[in-house]
Amino acid sequence: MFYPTPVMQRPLLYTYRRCPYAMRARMALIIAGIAFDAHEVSLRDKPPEMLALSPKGSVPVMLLPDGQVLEQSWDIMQWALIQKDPDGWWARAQTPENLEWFARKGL
Ligand SMILES: N[C@@H](CCC(=O)N[C@@H](CS)C(=O)NCC(=O)O)C(=O)O
Repeated sequence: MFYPTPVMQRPLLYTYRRCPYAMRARMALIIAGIAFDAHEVSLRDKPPEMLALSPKGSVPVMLLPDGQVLEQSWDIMQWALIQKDPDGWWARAQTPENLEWFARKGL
């Protein structure tokens, strides 16, 4: 008998509703109109599958359908908003001052 492995269609976001970093990741995904599955975690009892993807153990973490793992809210926001930025959040943040600050911080 052949059981096909389920193919992941949508990004999976490990999140925690009260975490501001997870909130900004969720906001960017929603603003960009990207459908995603959310797994609400308890920070006191993190799921082993999330820790396997990201041993640092903080949220948000996002698993993309191609297997890539984004472990920082900044990276999730960037990934979402460079695809679609209807309100110009990302575009408006690319000021010379911000870009210089990001470069200084190594972002
Ligand atoms: N630099 C990270 C910070 C994420 C972060 O610190 N998340 C907190 C919750 S707000 C966390 O998961 N902490 C781990 C813990 O409490 O065990 C990002 O921007 O995604």
